[in-house]
This record gives sequence, C-alpha cells and structure tokens, in this order.
Amino acid sequence: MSQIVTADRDGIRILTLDNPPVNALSFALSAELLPLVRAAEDDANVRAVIFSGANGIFSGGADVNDFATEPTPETKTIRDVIAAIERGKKTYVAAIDGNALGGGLELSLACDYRIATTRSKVGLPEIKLGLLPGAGGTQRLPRLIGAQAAMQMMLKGESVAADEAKKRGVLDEVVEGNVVDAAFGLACRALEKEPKRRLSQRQAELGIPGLTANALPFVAAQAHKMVPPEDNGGFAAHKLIDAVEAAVELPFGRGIAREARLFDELVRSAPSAALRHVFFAERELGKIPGLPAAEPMKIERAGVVGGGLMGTGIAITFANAGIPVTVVEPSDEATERGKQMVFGMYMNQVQKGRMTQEEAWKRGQSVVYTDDYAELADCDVVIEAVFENMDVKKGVFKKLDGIVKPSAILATNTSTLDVDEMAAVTQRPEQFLGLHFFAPANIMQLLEIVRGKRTSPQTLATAIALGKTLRKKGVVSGNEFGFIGNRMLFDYSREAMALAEEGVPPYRIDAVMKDFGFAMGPFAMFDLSGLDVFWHIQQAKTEMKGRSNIVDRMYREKRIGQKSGKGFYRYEKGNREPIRDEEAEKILAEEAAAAGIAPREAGDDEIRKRLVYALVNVGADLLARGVALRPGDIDIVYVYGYGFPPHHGGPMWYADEVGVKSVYDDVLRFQKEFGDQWRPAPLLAEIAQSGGTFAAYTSKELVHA
Ligand code: T1G
Repeated sequence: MSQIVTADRDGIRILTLDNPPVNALSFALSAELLPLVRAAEDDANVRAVIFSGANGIFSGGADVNDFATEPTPETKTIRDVIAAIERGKKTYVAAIDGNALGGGLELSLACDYRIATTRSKVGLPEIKLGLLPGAGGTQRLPRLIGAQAAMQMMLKGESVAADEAKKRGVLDEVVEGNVVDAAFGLACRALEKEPKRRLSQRQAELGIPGLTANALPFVAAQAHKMVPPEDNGGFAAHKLIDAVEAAVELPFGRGIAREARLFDELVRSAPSAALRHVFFAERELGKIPGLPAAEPMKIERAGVVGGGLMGTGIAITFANAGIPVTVVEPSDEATERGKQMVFGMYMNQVQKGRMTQEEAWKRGQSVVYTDDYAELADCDVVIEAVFENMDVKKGVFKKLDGIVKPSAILATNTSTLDVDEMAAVTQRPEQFLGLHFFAPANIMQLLEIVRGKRTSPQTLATAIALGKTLRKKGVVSGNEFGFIGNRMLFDYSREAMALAEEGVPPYRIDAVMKDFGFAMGPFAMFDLSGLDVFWHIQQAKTEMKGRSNIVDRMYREKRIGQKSGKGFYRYEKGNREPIRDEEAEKILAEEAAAAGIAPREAGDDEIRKRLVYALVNVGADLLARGVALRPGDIDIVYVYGYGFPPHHGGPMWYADEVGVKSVYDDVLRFQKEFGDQWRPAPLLAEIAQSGGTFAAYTSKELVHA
C-alpha cells in the first residue's frame, strides 16, 4: 500500500506522506520516498518539491518500532532521503500541518523553506527516547537558530507551537488555511528570488550575544554540568551536547558523521531501549484484551465530593480538561482553602506566562463549590475524595445514589479500600469503579482505574477515555488491596524498614535508591507523605506491621515527617530538605533491639536488590492474579506514580534487563536469609526457569463478572 501520494502542479511536485496514524518515517516509507526524490531531481519539468503530510499531521518522526531491528546495508532510512535532498539541485519546501517531530522536523530542516499552519507544533523530542536527532537535526538546527537555542530545544525535547517556532527562526512562515497552497506560493516566490538555501552551507553560530564560537568549550562544559550523569539518565543528553559542539566546530559532512556515530551508540543502549519501552507501554494502556466493545459515555459535567487537597486537585484536573466541575464541601474553611488553591494555581500559571488571564479566569470559574449534594444531580461522573474510611465513603455513595441521574458513573478515589464493598451500597454497581488519583492530582500523571467485579464494559471504556481526556496515564487495575502501585509500595517499604531495623541508616538507603535513579529515597518519601498515613494503614491491615514497633513509636513521638518538622530526617523551618537525624537512628536502633533484631551489614547492592526485587516479586504476583494486565502497565504505574527511573524502564523491564533468572536466584537467597515474605511469586519462578522474559508475557483476558 503506497505511503506517498504524488501530485504535480505547474511544475512543482507535491509529495504527501501518508502512513497513518502519524506518517512515521519507517524504513518502508523511506524506501518508497527515496526514488521519488531522485525522480524529481531527474525530471527537468520539476522546478521545486513540496513535502506535506496526510492524516492531519506532517510526521511523528522516524518509526520507533524500527529501532528494535538492526538495519542492513540495503535498508533505506530517512537519513538516505535527506542525503538525496542535500545533494539535490531543486528547491524543497516543507508544508507542515499538525506535528512535525523528530525525523519529521529533520526532513523539513533539509528543505530550503519551512511553512506551517498556526495549529502546528515542531520539535526534536528524541531525548525522551534516550536518543538524539539522528537525521541531521543536531547539525542543521544549530545552523538555523544558533547552537545554544538549538541545544536547549533538543535537550528539553520540547514541542514548540508554530508562532513561537517562527519567532525562534525554525519556521519561515505561519499561515491559516491550506498549507500546501501557501507552500506552493512560497515555492514560486523562492524560485524567483533564492531557490536554494540549504542549511548545510551555513556556519553554526553560538547564538549567545557577546560570545563568539571560541566560547563554545565553556558553554558545552556548563551544559554538561546541567544534565544528569551519563549513568543515571543523562546518557543521551551528554552525547547530544557533543553533537551540537561538532555542529559549531566541524565542517557539515564531518558533523553529520559524528552525529550518526553518536546516534548509533545511543540506539543500541539499554537506557534508550527502556525509554522506548515506556513510550509504547503508555500507548498500550487503553487496549484492554477481552473488553467487549463499548462506546464510552460523554463526560460533560463532573462532581467531586470532598474539597480537601485531593478533591481540589481532582477538580482542577477536570477544569484543565475543559470539563466544568462542582465540588461538594460542607466546611466553609475547607471551601475557602480549596478556592484559594484553585485561584492561586491559575494565577501562578498566568504569572509564568503559561496561560492568559482570560483562560485562567475561565478555568477557575468552571470549578464551583457548594455544600449541597443536589447540585450534583446532572453530573455525568461523581468522584468521592473524602476521609479514607469505609463507613464515611459508604455514606457518601448512599446519598449520591439517590441524587445523581441514572446514567451517572460513581467513582471512589480510595487508595486501599474495597471498591466492590462500596459499589454494593448503590443501585448501580455496573456504573461504579475506582479512580485512584495521586496527590497532587492536578500534577501527577498516573491514574489507577480500578474495575469492580460488576463494573460494566461501558463504564470501564468511559473511564479509560476520561483518563485520556484528563491527560492521565490511566492504568486498569483489579480491585485488590493497594491495587497495583501501593500494593507494590508496601513490599518496597517493608524492605526499606527491615534494612533500617538491621542498622542501615535511612540516609544511606535513600542514597542508594537515588543513585539507582529514583527521584527520592523511601525514607524521604515516608516523611513527605507522612508516617501517620503509614500508621493508619498498619492499623487497618495488621499484616502491614513490621517486625519492630518503629512506626508506632515514631507516630507516638509525633515524628510523622515533614508536616511535624521531623520524621526519619529532621527539617529546618520552611525548608523541605531532609537532614540526617541521629535521634531518629537512635530510636530505630532501640526499637530493633527491643524486637530482638540483630544489626547486620548490608552492601549497596543488597539494598538496591531488596527494594527493587520486592517490586518485581509483587509485580509478578499481580500479573498472575490479573490485578495488572501487562508488565508494561506495572512499569507505567511505577515510573509515573512512584518515581522509578524511566531509563530503567520500570520494575518489570528492569528485571528483564538484569535477567529474570538472576532476580529469581536473589529472591530465593533472600527467602532463605530473611524469611517467607520473600517467597518467589510462581510467575517469577516460571519465567526464570523457562529462561523467558516479562516482556514476552501475554496478558490474561480481562475477566468480566
Ligand atoms: N513511531 C512509531 N509509532 C508512533 C510514533 C513514532 N514516532 N509516534 C506515534 N506512534 C504511534 C503510537 O504508538 C500510537 O500507536 C499511534 O501512533 C498514536 O500515537 C531519526 C530518531 C506524534 C504527538 O518521539 O509524540 O524521529 O497505539 O497515541 O496523542 O532523528 O505520538 O495507535 O498503535 O501518541 O495523537 C521521534 C512520538 C521519533 C514523537 C501524536 N518522534 N510521538 O500524539 O497519538 S525518533 C517522537 C508522539 C526520530 C530521528 C529520530 C505522539 C504524537 P497505536 P499517540 P497522539
């Protein structure tokens, strides 16, 4: 099936990329496009060539799937097409409508002119895949907008709106209406004035006022300091900086060769494979094997019961998606606090220039507070975010059930309570599920969509579609204690506490996990979320109690973390920076001794393995029991909800990276040394013994009651 549509118009050849859904510049498309460029070059009647995109997009870049296969010498890639343009004699114009990202923008940078519609966005997001632009972007963009601006744009991997891109010099023109027509006019004018202006002919300037190119080594050195270490998420960033240096220092041809070598090193690297896994795993989330086809319901009005931090964060999330939301909050004080949070958040966006005053006003006005449940009557979905107590939540749902319209969906934001038990107090269990947001709900991208035994396919489909509308990573979870993320966090926390009881100071455990790539170690996280939360869970679930009474003791001594100025760390007033606290370590040692736990040495390797493999072992169990559908779903939960380093792909991807057999052997060793809490999940054992991987695991079909 052809992926390029060719048309001629008064001697100008229009080549339209047509490879739905995003006109990915696959090896196959490149193999088709290359001879068409050559044919245009050989055709004396062709005066100029315009590239455009079908499917409402110019191109989402190279086909990321292709990177999993080693190209052969015969393989044609977008680099070959761009090289043919570079050598060509014709005038080339890129007519951009929609996204032009990665190789898509690189194709347009090889052209003499770039014109786009106002709705378009352009960018080189390769860094997010652990790559750098490998089709000339690191050499051409610096020649177009200066090395500094180009480096910043590529290091951020940002998508830039058309008007801003024009301001920066990336685009020549921005138009309303039909961009191919406009490109045709531009080509005609160019042919009169300046038919060729290949970027390769330019010298890349540093682009910093007052500094000449000989300041480049200093600028590059500064840039290297600003990005993460190569072995902790910065692998691609450092190479990208090297490539941009080459753009300034080397002739174009040598710069292109340097870029290709750096790209080829990155595309074969483990961090890039992990980031590409995350890219695709995110896009798998909404595909539920076994879910009967069901048209999602339209969600035009939302309700939230409970206007605390969580409820207001959820309300802002709806407002940001353009869905009016009514918050039921009985307390005037909480209502005032909530309104201040909404107002403050939007004013902050305006001050940062991220939002116009009118947009902020419109969104702020779309969040309405009331103490009257009756105002939720015509909501399409109502989410409760009240105190984490089953009786309180049941009371809310009994009330809602009699007020909201028959088609409305009811959802609980609970993090650990039984969704089915709440559904059972309503007359609409088919329209009931869990929507577990993560605080702060308007910032955290993860959403666990917890299906009850009787949640209908339409309700589940509606929740999945709603998650996308709210720009969340919506992961479907079964209704088990802690769902996916928190259930895994409990074992992760158990091991962190156990190590601390064995005498490893919290700061060291946190340092090891930050070295691994977590944004925050477990003890800093306990202090942030508050040990009181942990204590309440332990009261509800005694099996969560550790071997010692450390949590009780800390709770009793009001060492509940940041909110009390001390926890496992201490905190200076107004400062959230954790400071090592020997007092807390003394309490740990006392409680461990009281529990008869002998101190023991633990190396960094053991610390990392015990915390990460606890996640893998529970993850395997959740997969086997169908609580999580796919290993990739678990990875997305942990990367987006708990700060697992994306360059390790998530717990299950990491287990494959290390080798499942090796993980299994360590789990067996831990079971022998520390006890049966380390019993290997049967699926972990099965995969290890068969020499398989989690990546090859095929999801169970979703079982519907
Ligand atoms: N390759 C392969 N598949 C892609 C793809 C890509 N580049 N981009 C999207 N898809 C698939 C995606 O998996 C999903 O598949 C469908 O398209 C819709 O995607 C040489 C090395 C373009 C803004 O990083 O940012 O060029 O689930 O749900 O919300 O230097 O996709 O339907 O089966 O995201 O409308 C660089 C990645 C590549 C851009 C559209 N480019 N894509 O968003 O749809 S590397 C990127 C996006 C490169 C060169 C380098 C977004 C989008 P399925 P979607 P969307």
